[in-house]
Amino acid sequence: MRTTPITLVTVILIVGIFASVVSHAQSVIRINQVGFYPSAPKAAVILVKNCHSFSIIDSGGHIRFAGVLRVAPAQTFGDKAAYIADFSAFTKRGHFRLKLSNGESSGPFIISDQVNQQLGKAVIKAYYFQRASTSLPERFAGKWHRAEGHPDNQVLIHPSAASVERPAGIAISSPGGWYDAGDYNKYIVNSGITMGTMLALYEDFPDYMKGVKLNIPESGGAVPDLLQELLWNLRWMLTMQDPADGGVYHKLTNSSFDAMIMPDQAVKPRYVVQKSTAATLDFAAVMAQSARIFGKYHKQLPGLSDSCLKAAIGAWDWAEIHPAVIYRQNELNIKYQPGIVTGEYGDDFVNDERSWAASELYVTTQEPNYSNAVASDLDVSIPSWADVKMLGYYSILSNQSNLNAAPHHELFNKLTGNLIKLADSLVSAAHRNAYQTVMTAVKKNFIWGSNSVAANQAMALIKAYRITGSNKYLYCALSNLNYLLGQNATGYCYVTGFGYKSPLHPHHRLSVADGVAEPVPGLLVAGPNPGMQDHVHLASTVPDEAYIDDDRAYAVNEIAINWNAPLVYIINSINAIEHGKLNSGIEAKLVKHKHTIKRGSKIGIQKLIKS
Ligand code: G3I
Ligand code: 9MR
Repeated sequence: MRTTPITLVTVILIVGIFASVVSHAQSVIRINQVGFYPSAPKAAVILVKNCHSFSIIDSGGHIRFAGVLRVAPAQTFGDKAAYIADFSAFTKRGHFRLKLSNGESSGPFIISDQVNQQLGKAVIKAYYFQRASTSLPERFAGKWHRAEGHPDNQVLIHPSAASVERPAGIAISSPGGWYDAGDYNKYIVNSGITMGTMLALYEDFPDYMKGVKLNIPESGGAVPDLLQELLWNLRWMLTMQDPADGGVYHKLTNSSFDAMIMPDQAVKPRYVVQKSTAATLDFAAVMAQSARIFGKYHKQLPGLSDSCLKAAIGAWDWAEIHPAVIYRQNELNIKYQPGIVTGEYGDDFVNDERSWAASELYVTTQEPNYSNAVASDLDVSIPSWADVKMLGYYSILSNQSNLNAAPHHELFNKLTGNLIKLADSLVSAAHRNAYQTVMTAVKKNFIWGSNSVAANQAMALIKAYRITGSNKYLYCALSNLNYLLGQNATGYCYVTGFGYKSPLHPHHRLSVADGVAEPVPGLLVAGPNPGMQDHVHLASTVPDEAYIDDDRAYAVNEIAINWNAPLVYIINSINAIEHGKLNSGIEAKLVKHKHTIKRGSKIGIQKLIKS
C-alpha cells in the first residue's frame, strides 16, 4: 500500500505521542509537572547515576539555567540512589523543561505567579462532577455532561434505622449531595471531614475565594462559587437528620455497590441506615461551622444559618444521650435484611468527633458549656476521616480574634505551641529523605488514601505558616504539593487532567462508564498503598511505589471527596498567599513610584504588574 501524506502524518503523530508516553513512563526525572511559583524553591529528583548536570531550557530549546546535580541525603525506600537538581535560583516566568546532561528531558512545566490557578479551580469543580440527583449540562460539564441519576426522593428506611415515626420500609426524600468517591453512595462521616476542610478554606481566605469562579449553575450571584458548591452537599446533609430526635443516619446507600455504570442506569433501591454517634457529631460540627460561615449571606440565604445552628444543637443533644452508638456493619447484617456491604466508615473511637463538634459549636455560639467539651489534651494530629479533632482546633485557632479570649489564653497558647511543634517535626523530616518532601519522610504514611496524608500534612503546615509567617512552613507545604504533582517515586502527577503523566483509569464509575477517553478532571487518586486490599497485583510493594493506574485497583486508584478536600485547601490557600504577596509587592512599588515619578504620570498598575 502506498503511504499517502495524511497517513504518514498520522503515523508520525502516533509514533511521536507513543515515544513521549514511553519516555515519560521510563523517565528518571521526578518533577512537579504543573510548575512553580517564581520565588519558591524549585527542584527535581533524578534517579540515575550516570549524569552530573542539568539545564532548564525554554520552549525554543535555549538553555536558560544550568546546574550540577547533588546527591540526596538518603536513598529511596526502594533503595535507589537519588540526586537533586535544584533550580530555585532560576526565577524567570515562562514554559520550560528540565534537561539532563545525558540528554533526557522532562515534560513541560511552567513558572508563573498564577501557576496553580487552573488547578485550584479544577479541584473544586471536581465536586460539581460528583453531584447526585441532577443532570450536568454541557455548558458546565463540557465533554463530561451527563443525565441525572439517583434522584434519592424515595429513599427507604432500612430496618436498622427504624423508629416509631419512621418505620422500616417507608420512604423519605434525601436528594442532592456528592457521590462519595468512585462509588455512588453518600456517607455522612466522609461528607463531614470534606465539608469541614473546605469550609475552613473559605473561613481562612474569604476575600480570595470570593474571586474564584467555577462556572457552575449557581455562578454569578452574591454567594461565592465555593460556598454554592458546598451548599449542594450541605442541603443533602440536612435531610439526613431525623427531625424526631436530632440523630443522623450514618449513610445513604445501596445494599451493594453499583456496577461500573452511569448514574441514570443505576436504579437499585437506596436506604438510610442506622443513626450513629460518629455521623451525628460530624454533622453537628459541619452545621455549626456552616451556621457561622453562611450567616454572612443571610440576605441571599434567609433562614439557612439558623436552620444549621438548630440542626447542630439537635445533633449535639442526641449524641450526648447516645455517646457510643457505633456503626458496625457486620453485626447489623446478622440482624437485618437486606445486608449492607458498601463502605463502612466504621469508627469505634468517637471522642475526636465529639471534640470537633464541641469546638465548632463553641466558636459559633461562644457558649462555655461547649468549650468545656473540647478535648482538653490539645494533642494535635494530621486529620483523616476517622480522626477529626484537629479540624476543631483549626477552627479555634482561625477564630482566635473573634473569641472571648480572656479565660482562654492558656488554650490558645498551648494549641499554637502544639501545632508549631507538629509542623516543626514535619519540617525537620522533609530534608532528610531522597525525595525531599514531608510525605516521603516515613513509610507509614503510605496507607489507603495516602495522597490525602500528603495534602493534610501540607494543610497543617499552612496553618503554621498563617500563625508564624515563616516561609519554612510554606515551603514544606509546597514540598508535598510537589510530591502530589510528580516529585515522587512513580512519576505520576496524581491529579486527573493535569501534568504530562497523570492517571487515565481511576476507579471512578463516572470516568469508567461515560465513554469519554479522559477521566473527569481535578480528581486526586488515592495513591501508593502496598496493602493490595483490592487484590490487583502491583509491580512493587515498596510503600511509595505501590501504585497502578488501573480502574480495578480501588485501594490505590480510587478518588474520594475527602481526599480532594485538603488538596482544595492547600492549592487555593497557597494561591491566596501568593496573590497576597504579589499585591502587597505591587502596593509597595506603587508607594515607591509615588515618590519618584512626576505628578500626572500615566504609569498604571498593569505596567507595574508586568515590571
Ligand atoms: O490507619 C491504619 C494504620 O494505622 C495502619 O498502619 C494501616 C495498615 O494497613 O492501616 C490503616 O488503616 C487503613 C485505613 O483505611 C486508613 O485510613 C485500613 O487498613 C484500610 O482498610 C482503610 O481503608 C478505608 C477503606 O474505605 C476500607 O474501609 C479507607 O480509609 C477509606 O477511605 C475507604 O473509603 C471508601 C468507602 O468505604 C466507600 N467509598 C469509597 C471510599 C474510598 O475508597
Ligand atoms: O467500588 C467500590 C469502592 O468504591 C470501594 O472503595 C471498595 C472498597 O469498599 O469497593 C469497591 O467495590 C468493589 C467491591 O468491594 C468488591 N467487588 C468489586 C467492587 C468494584 O467494582
